[in-house]
Amino acid sequence: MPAVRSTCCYCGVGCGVVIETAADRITAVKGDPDHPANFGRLCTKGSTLHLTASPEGRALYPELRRARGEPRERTTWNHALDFAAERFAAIIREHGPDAVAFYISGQLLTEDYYVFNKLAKGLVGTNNVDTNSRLCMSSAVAGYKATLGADSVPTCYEDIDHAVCILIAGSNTAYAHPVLFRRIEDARAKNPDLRLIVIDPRATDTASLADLHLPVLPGTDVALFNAMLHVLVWDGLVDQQFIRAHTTGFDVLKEAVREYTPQAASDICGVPAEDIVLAARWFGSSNASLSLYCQGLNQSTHGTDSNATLINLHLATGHIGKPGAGPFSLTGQPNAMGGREVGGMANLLSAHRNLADAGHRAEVARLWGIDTVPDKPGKTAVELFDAVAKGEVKAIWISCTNPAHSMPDAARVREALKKAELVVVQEAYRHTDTTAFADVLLPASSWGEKEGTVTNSERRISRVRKAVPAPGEARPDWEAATAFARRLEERLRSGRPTLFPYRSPEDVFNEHRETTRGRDLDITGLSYGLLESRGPQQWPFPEGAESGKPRLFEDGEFPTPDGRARFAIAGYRPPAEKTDARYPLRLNTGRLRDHWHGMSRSGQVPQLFDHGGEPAAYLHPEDMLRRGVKNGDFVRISSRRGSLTLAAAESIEVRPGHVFVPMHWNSQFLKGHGPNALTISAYDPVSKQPELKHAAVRLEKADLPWRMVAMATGSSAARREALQPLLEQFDFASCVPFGRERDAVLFRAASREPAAAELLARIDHILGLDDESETIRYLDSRRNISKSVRIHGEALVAVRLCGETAACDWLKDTMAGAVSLGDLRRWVLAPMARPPAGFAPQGRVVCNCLNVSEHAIRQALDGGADLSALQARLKCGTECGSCLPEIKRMVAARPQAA
Ligand SMILES: Nc1nc2c(c(=O)[nH]1)N[C@H]1C(S)=C(S)[C@@H](COP(=O)(O)OP(=O)(O)OC[C@H]3O[C@@H](n4cnc5c(=O)[nH]c(N)nc54)[C@H](O)[C@@H]3O)O[C@H]1N2
Ligand SMILES: Nc1nc2c(c(=O)[nH]1)N[C@H]1C(S)=C(S)[C@@H](COP(=O)(O)OP(=O)(O)OC[C@H]3O[C@@H](n4cnc5c(=O)[nH]c(N)nc54)[C@H](O)[C@@H]3O)O[C@H]1N2
Ligand code: SF4
Ligand SMILES: [Mo]
Repeated sequence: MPAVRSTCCYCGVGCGVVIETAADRITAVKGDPDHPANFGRLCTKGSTLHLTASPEGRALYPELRRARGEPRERTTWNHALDFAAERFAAIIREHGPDAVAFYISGQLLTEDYYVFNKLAKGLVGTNNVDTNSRLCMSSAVAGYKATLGADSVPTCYEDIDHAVCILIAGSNTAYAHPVLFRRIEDARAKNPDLRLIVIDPRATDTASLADLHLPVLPGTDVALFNAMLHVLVWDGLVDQQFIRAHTTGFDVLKEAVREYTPQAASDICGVPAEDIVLAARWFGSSNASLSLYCQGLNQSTHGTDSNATLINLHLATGHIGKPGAGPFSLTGQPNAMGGREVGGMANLLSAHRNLADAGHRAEVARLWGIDTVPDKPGKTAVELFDAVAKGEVKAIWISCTNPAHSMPDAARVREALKKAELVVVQEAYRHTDTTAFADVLLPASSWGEKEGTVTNSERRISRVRKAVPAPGEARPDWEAATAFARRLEERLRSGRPTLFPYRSPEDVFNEHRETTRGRDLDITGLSYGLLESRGPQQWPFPEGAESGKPRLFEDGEFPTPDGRARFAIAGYRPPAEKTDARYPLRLNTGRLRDHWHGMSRSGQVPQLFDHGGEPAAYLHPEDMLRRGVKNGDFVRISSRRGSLTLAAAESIEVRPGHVFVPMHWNSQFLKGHGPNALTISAYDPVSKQPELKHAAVRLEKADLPWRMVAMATGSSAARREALQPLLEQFDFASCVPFGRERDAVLFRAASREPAAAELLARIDHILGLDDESETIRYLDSRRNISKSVRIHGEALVAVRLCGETAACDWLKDTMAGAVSLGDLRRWVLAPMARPPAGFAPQGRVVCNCLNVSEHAIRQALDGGADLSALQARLKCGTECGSCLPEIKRMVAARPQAA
C-alpha cells in the first residue's frame, strides 16, 4: 500500500503522520514513528484524519456571485480570478492600496503564507494583511519581543523530559496538545520528584494531573506572576549572577512587585496566599523550571503583560537556555510559527523583521526587487473588520479561516462582511459561516492534497506532502494566490518582470529561505532535499550548520541592542468588561478534546461527537441550583452584544459565577452565531489580540416547553446540509452527526410553541420518515406527544419524537448499534416513556479509539476495578491515551478510593 509521510493538520504539536492510500483515496493514518514531535503517537483527532478524507462537504469548483442578493453560480478558475483581479485593481486605482485587505491563517503552509504576504506588501503596497494568529499567538509574540528581544521560542519538547518543575498556565494541554501531554505524563512517571503546577480558572483534565492547581479568577495572571516574583525575591531564590550578567531592569521590577504580596495577590486572584508562595518556591528552587502556556494568557486585553510577567520569572531565576528550562509558548495552529517567520501580519515583515524599522523595510524591498515596502502599519484583525464595516476597506480576501465564526463579537463581523463590496473566500469546505458571505468562493486543496512546509511549537520545520489528488477543481492556496497575483500585476505594473515566478512550492520555499539569511531564524542550510533525507529540522539552521538548535540563548546572549534580556514592568489590570448586576457571570470559552475550531473537518467524523458531542453551556451546580436549572434544561445566555441558547450541563470544573462554552459551535451545528455572539472585541494595546476568554454575561432559564428530537442513519453529511437552514426556525435547535458502524444525524429542537406541521413534514422528508410503508406512528394529540419510527428490515433507521423526548438517549444508542426490534415496536405504540427491557443509554464515550462509554467504565468501577483492571478488561485508554486523564479522574473519584 503506498504510504506518504506528512504532518497532522490540526494542532501545533505538529505530529508526523504516515498516510496510506489505495486508488487515490486515503485509507489510513498512522503516527510516524520517526517524527521527533510524536514518535508514532497520535491523539483522537490525528488518528481519525483518514475519516475526514472524503469529498463530502468539500468546495469542489469556483463559484461567483454577480450581484449581492443573488445566489453564487459555478464558474471557471480563469473567470473567477479575472473577476477578482479586475475588482481589486479597480478599487486600488480609485481608493488606494489600503482599500483592500487579506485575512489569512496559521493553518496555511509557509509557502502559501509567503505568497500572500508578498502579494499584499510587495505588489499591492498595503500592510493590510493579518491573520487568525492575531486571535491566537500575537500576545506570545509581543511577550517574547518585550523581554527576549525577538519572537524566539527558546525551548523544545525534549525539555519536558529534563524539567524538574513544570508550570502550565492558561493551557488545557490534555485537550489542546494531547501528544505533548502524554510526554508530560511519561516525564512524571519517570521522575516522581517532578512538580506540576497548573494555573487555570477551570479544574481541567490538565489540572487533574497537577500537584498544585491554582484556579485563578479570569485575567488575574499578572498579579499572580508578580506575586510569585515577590516571593522569589523575598526568599532569595533569584539568580543574582544571571540577572547581573544577562538582563536589565531588575531593580525597577523589584520595586514594582513590592506591593504584590502573596496576600494582595490572593485577594485579586481568588486563590490562597500559601499556594502562591508554594508555586513560587517550587518554581524558584528547582534545578530546571519549564513553563507551558497558551490562550488563557494570550486571549486577554493584557495578554502581552501576562506573557512578559511569566517570562520575568524565568529571567529572574535563570531558568532559560538550559535543558528542562524556559518559557514555552505552545502554538495552537499547525503553522502559527511559519506565519510569524514569513512576517505575514500587519505589523511584521519577512524573517522576523519589523515593519517600523526603515532599515528592515529597505532590506525586504531589495530582496523582493521593488522600490519600497509601505511603512504605514496595516490593520489588525479586529481593526480590519471594523474598517470593512466603515467602508474604508472595500475588498477582502479570506483564506483558510472562518472569521464569521471565530472573531469576537460575531454580529459586528457579519455586518462588516455584508457591507464589503467584494468578499473572496478560499476554502476547503463549501459550507462554513464565512462562505455564506463569499462573492467569490475558491475551492482549496487541503490536508493530504498539498505540498509545502510547516513549523511546529518547538521551531521544527516539517515537510507536508501530497498523498492524493485534490477533489474536483480544488487548488493549493499558494498556486491560486500566485495566479491571482499575476493577473493583478498585469493590471497594476504591466511590462515589468513578475514578482511571482513560482512554479512549485519549493520555488517559494527557496525564496523565503533567502530572506532569513543572517536573521535569528536563519534557515539557509535547509532545503526540501535535506528535509527529505534527514527529516524535520529545528531553526536556526544556517548554511554550513550540521543541525538545528534545540535550545536558544544557551550563552545568555539575547537579540537586543545590548545583548541583555529586559524585565517587563506591568501591573494588574482587570478584564475589559466588568461583571455587574445585569451581567453577573463570567463567560470563558475554549476547546473540547475531540473538536477543531469551526469543525469544518472534525465535524465530518461522527465518532468525534461521542465525547462532549452536543452543544452545551457548563455551569457550577450552585449556579444551576440558584437559577432552578437542571442538567439539560435550556438556558439563554446574553451579553451586551448578543445571545445564545444552549442546554445547561452541570460541571464541577468551573468556578461558581462562571460559564464555560466550547468555542466550536457555530451556525452549521447550532441555531445562532455561536459563542462569539457573546464575546467582546476589546484587545490588548500592544499585541492587538482580542479578549476572547473573558466577557460578562447573564443567564436565564429558557422556557421552551415544546421539544423535538429527530434522528436518522445514513447520509449524515447530506442530511445535515439539508437540515442546517431549518435551525433558525426554532427557539433552540442543534444538528450533529453521531455513530460508528453506521453514521447518523441528530436534530434537536425546542420552542415556546409547537412547530407547524409543514415544518415537521420537511424534517420527516429529509430523514426519510415520509415512507409510510416502513414508518409506524403514535399520536397523543391531547398531550401533544407524537412518535414516528421507521424500521427497515431489522434496523431502526429513523425516529422523530415530539413532546416527550427522554427516550432520545437510548434510541440513539440503539440506532448506532444493531439491536432486536421486537420490543421497540411495542414501545412505539405505547404511551409510556420507559425504555423496553435491555435498552440502557451508554452515555458519553470516554475512550474514542476503543469506543468505551462512561457507563461501561462506571459499571466496572462499581465492580471494584482499578485503572489497570479497566485497561485490561475494557481496553479503554490503551490506544492513543487522550482519555487517560479523564479515566484516572473517574478512578480517583470512585467510592472505594474515598
Ligand atoms: N482539541 C483541540 N485542540 C486544539 C485546538 C482545537 O480547536 N481543538 N485548537 C488549537 C489552537 S489554534 C490553539 S490556540 C490551542 C489553544 O489551546 P489552549 O489555550 O490550551 O485551549 P483553550 O481551551 O482555548 O484555553 C486554555 C485554558 O485557558 C483557561 N483560561 C481562561 N481564562 C484564563 C485566565 O484568565 N488565566 C488562565 N491562567 N487561564 C485561563 C481556560 O479555562 C482553558 O482551560 O489549541 C490547539 N489545539
Ligand atoms: N470564543 C473564542 N473564539 C476563538 C477562540 C477561543 O478560544 N474562543 N480561539 C481563537 C483562536 S486561538 C483561533 S486559532 C481561531 C481559529 O479560528 P478559524 O481560523 O476560523 O478556525 P478554523 O475552523 O480552523 O478555520 C480554518 C478554515 O480553513 C479551512 N481549510 C482547511 N484547510 C484549508 C486549506 O488548505 N486552504 C484553505 N484555504 N482553507 C482550508 C477549514 O475548512 C476552515 O473552515 O479561533 C479564535 N476564536
Ligand atoms: S497532538 Fe493530536 S491534533 Fe495535535 S498534531 Fe498531534 S495528532 Fe494532531
Ligand atoms: Mo489558535
